[in-house]
Amino acid sequence: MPHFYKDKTVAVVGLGRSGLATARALTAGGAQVVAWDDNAEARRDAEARGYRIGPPGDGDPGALILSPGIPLTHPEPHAAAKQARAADIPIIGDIELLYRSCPDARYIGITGTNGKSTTTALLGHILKTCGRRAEVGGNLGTPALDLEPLAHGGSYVLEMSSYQLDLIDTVAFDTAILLNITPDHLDRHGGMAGYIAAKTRIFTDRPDSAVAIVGIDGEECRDIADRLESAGRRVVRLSVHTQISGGVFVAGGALIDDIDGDRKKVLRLADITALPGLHNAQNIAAAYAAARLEGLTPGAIADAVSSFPGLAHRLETVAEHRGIRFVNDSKATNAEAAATALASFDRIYWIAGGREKDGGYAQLTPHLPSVAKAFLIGEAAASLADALDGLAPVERCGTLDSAVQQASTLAMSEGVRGSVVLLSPACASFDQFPNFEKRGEAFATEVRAFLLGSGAETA
Ligand code: UMA
Repeated sequence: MPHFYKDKTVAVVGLGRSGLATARALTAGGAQVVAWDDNAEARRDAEARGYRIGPPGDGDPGALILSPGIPLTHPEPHAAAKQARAADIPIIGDIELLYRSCPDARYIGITGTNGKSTTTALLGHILKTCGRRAEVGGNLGTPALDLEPLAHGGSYVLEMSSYQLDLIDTVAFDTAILLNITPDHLDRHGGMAGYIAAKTRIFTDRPDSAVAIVGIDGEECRDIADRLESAGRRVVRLSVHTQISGGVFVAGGALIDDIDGDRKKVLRLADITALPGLHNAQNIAAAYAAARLEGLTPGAIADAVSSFPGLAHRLETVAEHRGIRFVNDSKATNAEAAATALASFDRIYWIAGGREKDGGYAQLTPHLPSVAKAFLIGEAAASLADALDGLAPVERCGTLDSAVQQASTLAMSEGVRGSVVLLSPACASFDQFPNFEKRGEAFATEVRAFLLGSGAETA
């Protein structure tokens, strides 16, 4: 618990998952919390939990703890952030509080535009399976201050969003992983330069022994790896396309470890069925490299990778019937993520759409030959239909339930074994759902209802 604010007033702004965990931890540490949320219902809920509600700045706080989803700089700083800056009050997030509270633990931070949740969960699974004490959370779902306190010998494995990286101050990761960078959240960072600056904060202030693990298949990250190395950092590079001395890479369908300069084959990727596709190969490479740096052996890591069950809403098989898989990839909220999903299968009845993100759909084009038909939903249906025009057959369905019905009916009637009914929206969920998790759950429910209605047993 963060005791360093004992008897001091601390403002907590944003009372969602991370804000409530923060308020709870600060209160337990003896701080006087003044909580605020722009949403009246969230304020009422926090008040019912016993928190004092007051507008930011109330009670002359010593610090402002901001939730990651609240704009710090762009498109416009939140009023609380403006006020704190004007009054010279430090603005930090829950990860910073965790770091200051448990300074003796090891910290492994994982960021990147895509794949960071899978890599974080996989690394946590490897460490725990191999008998290590590890707590896994951050952007992944469990707020940092809901994790168990760890001392020397324990490791925090933290998925770090660009929003959370903007809110760290002294956090120095022992191992920092950057998977990839493609345009996302540009409105929140004032453009690509701001987004890259936030992502690379994962490498700042690290101790001398710290290691950077960087996926170098994109130019941006390749340059970052080179810059870090020139500045004297130890860098382990990852690639799914190129063989790299001193790194971890994919060749001939296998994961190869050259960290010690003695190339060895670690595992066959086709055997890891819970993590299909080349993008997952990079996630496996990253988690593998980090686990090796924690002192685990290649064999033990490979065994642990094989027993990883996969993550909900990320290429999650929710049912299978007569050789046709129903796959929930609701987490694919941008075109880049959907493109990697499309690249993972050969014949796809593809459900896409929702609230449009910046960046367009150009990345999808090379994968459209695998799309038997696209079933479009939500606000983005019209622009997605334009992007697919002449490249894939399209049906505008409006809602997810209608899309599941139409896609499943066509897939079953065409009956091609190995086909996939895939929800991989390339868009945010917020036009029709509270979040991507609810959208994925709705997909799974509709699929089961469809299969039950057609007399099938779901797998
Ligand atoms: N709020 C305001 N004013 C605002 C904006 C929001 O008061 O201007 C309030 C809302 O009314 C709400 C609260 O802030 O009550 C929500 O805070 P939040 O958006 O930070 O969400 P949390 O529930 O605290 O969840 C956050 C992360 N959310 C975001 O970064 C948007 C979760 O990541 C994370 O799992 C959780 O902390 C635990 O650490 C989710 C996410 O969507 C998965 N992340 C983005 C992504 O992955 O793309 C970055």
